[in-house]
Amino acid sequence: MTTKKTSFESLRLNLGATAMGAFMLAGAGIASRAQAAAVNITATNAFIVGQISDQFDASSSTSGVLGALGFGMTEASYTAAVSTEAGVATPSDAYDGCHVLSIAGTAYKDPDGIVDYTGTTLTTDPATLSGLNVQRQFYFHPTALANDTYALRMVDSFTNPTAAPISVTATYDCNLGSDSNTAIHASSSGNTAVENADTWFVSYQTIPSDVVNSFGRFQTGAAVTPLLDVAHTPATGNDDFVDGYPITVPAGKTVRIMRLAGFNHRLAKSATDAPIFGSLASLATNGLMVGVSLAQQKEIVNYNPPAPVGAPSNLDATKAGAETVFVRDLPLK
Ligand SMILES: [Ca+2]
Ligand SMILES: [Ca+2]
Ligand SMILES: [Ca+2]
Repeated sequence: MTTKKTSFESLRLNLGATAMGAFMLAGAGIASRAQAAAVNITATNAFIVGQISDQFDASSSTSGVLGALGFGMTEASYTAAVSTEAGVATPSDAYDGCHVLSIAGTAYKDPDGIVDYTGTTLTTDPATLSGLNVQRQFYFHPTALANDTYALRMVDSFTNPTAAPISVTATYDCNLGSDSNTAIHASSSGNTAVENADTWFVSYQTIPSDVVNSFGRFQTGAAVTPLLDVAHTPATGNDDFVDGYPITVPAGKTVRIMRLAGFNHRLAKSATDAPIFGSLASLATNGLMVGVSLAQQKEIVNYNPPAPVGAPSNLDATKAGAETVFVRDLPLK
């Protein structure tokens, strides 16, 4: 007997360039290996299909963004009719390629074009970019959030194998499917402009019915916060979304960046769920931190680390009374 995982539990998907066309995982285990330029992932409870590719090139889409071939999500669509702003329809065309990661102009690609797809989680192999070992993990949450958002959580790791710190900007590149009809429905700052301070925003296509998109960028107060590329910031008529995270990875250490993407069929519902993307605590409360260990969570630099277990709720000595309580609790020797 072998304890090797069956294809039902763990798949190795080939994202190789020798394309024979995309295939669909119409249920876990039906296909275990395939030659395909793009791989369809039946994500999120079989209600959203996402397409993953190692060959995404933003410059070939409606609006050229960075033009680097890389691993990313080319598309996401509903698989069944739902209520939309334009009546009952099957929303599609979330992206024209999205979530491509690059450093110094070189996009991340899986080194052998084969990735792990286990249950809800797709994990790539490490590749070296600017001296860092970079690895990507996409988690497709299997159930919808309270207001119907299907969520994709991406955690990218950057490990420094050298004896000196390495500072880079990790750039994320997205081309929205909404094209010249892009509009912003909501953002965390309360307006309809995507700004650096926005931890999340909701974008859509003014001519329905594309998928309503939401994105989580960071948590306010985190060690690293992203900077939008001014020319490629989603806005009315602008379907580009380029975000840069300036990170420094200490020698021998790992730093992680977490980003969220949501898919919905209604604007208001998307905006009601999107604040969940604004903090690690709310992500955890909603089941979206599953599979990320506490140690790994502490390495996520664009979200605040989880509170230590059992820590007193108030050790802020600047607050009246806090110091007194703290001192009283110290053991006396
Ligand atoms: Ca569209
Ligand atoms: Ca587009
Ligand atoms: Ca805003």
